[in-house]
Parts: sequence; structure tokens; C-alpha cells
Amino acid sequence: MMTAIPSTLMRGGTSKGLYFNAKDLPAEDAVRDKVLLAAMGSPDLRQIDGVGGAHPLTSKVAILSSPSRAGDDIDYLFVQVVVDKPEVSTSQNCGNILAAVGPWAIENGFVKAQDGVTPVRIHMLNSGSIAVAHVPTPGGQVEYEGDARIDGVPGTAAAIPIDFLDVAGSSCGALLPTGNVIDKIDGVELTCVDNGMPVVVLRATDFGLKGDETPAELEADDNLKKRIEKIRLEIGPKMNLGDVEKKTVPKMTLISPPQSGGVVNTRSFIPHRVHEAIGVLGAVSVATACMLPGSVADGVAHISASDGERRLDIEHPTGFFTVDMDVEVKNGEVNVKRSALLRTARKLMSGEIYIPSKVWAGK
Ligand code: NQM
Repeated sequence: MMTAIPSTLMRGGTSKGLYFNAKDLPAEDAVRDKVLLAAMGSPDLRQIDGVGGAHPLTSKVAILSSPSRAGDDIDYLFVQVVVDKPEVSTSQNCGNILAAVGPWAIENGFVKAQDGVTPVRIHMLNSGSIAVAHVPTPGGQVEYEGDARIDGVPGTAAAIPIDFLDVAGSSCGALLPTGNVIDKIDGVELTCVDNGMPVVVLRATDFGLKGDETPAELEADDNLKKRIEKIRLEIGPKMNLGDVEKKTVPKMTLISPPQSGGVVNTRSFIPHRVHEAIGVLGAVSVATACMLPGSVADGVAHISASDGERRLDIEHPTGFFTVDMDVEVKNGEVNVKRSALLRTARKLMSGEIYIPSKVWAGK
């Protein structure tokens, strides 16, 4: 008999994955990880024996549980299930999968919906930081349909604005994890930033690129991928991330001047496939790099460092990602007091996922 585990398949922003209540999963991490691999169908390039979509952006899991701290509504652990290796990683946060956590929390009784908009205070366990998602709940019901559009998702859906309160340095211990605005590896200058996602920002021109190449073109370039991975493995420990060989961070973002009126143009290795758009906290971190005087974005990004509320349009392969930031710039240092952005989400299916009993025989 296979083991049936309650689960919801949801789109969060430009990603998709399974959402579980922690109490329905094995208590032991090693067994839980095997269950998640079996649910997604990993390791297998096609994930044919699971519900994963054969890409890192569609091989994701949210594990939700009662808040461990007073004042929060729900705890959210993000798990990246690697497509082609028997590996899962909790080394990163995911702001896209986060977008459906608020609706899930309301529909699963963690938060009582108000008539109008219900704020859900989410403790992101991967980074220990807080996000507040503002979920539309007219008449006390989650509304998924609406007229908000985000690049990378066809059509429209209900807007879920999300505020991040304390994400600076949440993965690496400091906004500038190496302590430097610029580092140099293999003769290439780079800027490392952790404003919710550890990101290494690099100039596309330093790799002989224009920066407008498609994700498929970049993924087909084996030399480029090798160079970028070599830099990643070397800079990872210097960003306080330890050995990053089996980690999904840091992300590697190539930047070039904006082409469509935004602040900067990006192509992000996450870290082995190229994002069709850009990650949420990845975009927040790149936006932060753009405001750092003297960073590799200086002279590339079209922006000047100044105090106050800012709206930054980060260009990516399928459009723009807009980040609102409240920034304080003092003595060449940038303090991001708050960042906010817009996502949408959709409940796709709810039911039970069936796991072979040899993987887990259930509780
Ligand atoms: O940066 C992809 C995604 C992400 C992460 C990745 C994300 C974020 O788009 O917060 O959302 O960089 O692995 O889901």
C-alpha cells in the first residue's frame, strides 16, 4: 500500500510546488527528504515518476507549521528538490513559493480571514526572517482571481503584495557577506550581496556577453557555465556559506545596462539552470547591489544612491520585476529598511500525493 499524504499543488509567483502541513510528513529529516524526492520524481531529468516539472522552478516544496514564535501566523520552510540528483536543499529561501503561503495558511485554518484583505505574518525558517503577505479575502474567502499581472506568468490573478522586514544578511550574516563592495575571483570583479538571497553580481561584459542572451543560449554555453561555477565554488565559503557544491546558493546574476527603461538588465544562474525571470529575493538583492556606490553595478545600472522610497524595475528575460525599497544611504553604506513587491498565486490542485511504501510506510 502506498502512503497517501495530504498536499496542495500551488503556483507561487513564477514558481510551482507542493505545499504540505509539517505534521503530515515524516518527523525525521532524512526520511522526509526521501519522501519529497519521491513526490517530485527525483532524481530524473524528466521527473516522470512524480509531480515535479523537470526544472528547478517547478521542483519546489513548502512545509508549513504552527508558529514557533509569538506574533507570527505561520512557519514556512522552503525545500528545493534537485531535479537530476538525489538531493534536496534548505540552504535558500524562496520568495516566489512564499506568495502562496498566505492563501494556504488561511485555507488551512492557521489564520482567520478578514473581510477585505488579510495580512499573514510568515516566519521564513530558511533565513529566520519575516514576510507579511497581504492576501485578498473579500467576504472572508481567499480570492485567487483578479487583474494583477506579473511578468513570467500568463494572464492575470489577484494581487498579493508582500513586505520584507528584516532580510538583510539573513542567510550570510551581513548585507555584504565578504565585507567588501567588490571582490575579484579569477580576474573577474564581483559584488556579493545578501538581502534575503545570497547573490553574486557580475558584469555580463566580463564574460564576453551583451547580457541580452536567452536562458537557452546561456545554458548551451558550457565554457561560460564552467567559469561561473568555478567562481561560485570559490566565493561561496567567503560569503559564509561554507562549501556550496551541493547548495543552491549563491545565485550568480549577470548584469548589463537596462534595455527597456528599467534600472538594470539581468540573467540569473540559479545556480545551474538560468532563470526565465528572476527570483523574488534574488531581485531584492540585485536591486540593493545597484544602489551600492562602487559596486560592479556602478556605471551599469541606471540609478543613483539616495535616501527614501524607491521603485526599481529589474529587467529579466521575460519582462520586469518591480521592487519598492525604503533606503538609507550613509557614508557609502546602504541600509534597506523595508522592501515590498507584488506577486500572485493560484491553487492548482488539492488532494493526496502517493508515496511508495518502501520510501515511507507512513506514521
Ligand atoms: O529569490 C529561484 C524562484 C527562485 C527563488 C531561485 C526566489 C527568490 O524564482 O526569492 O523566488 O533563485 O532558485 O522561485
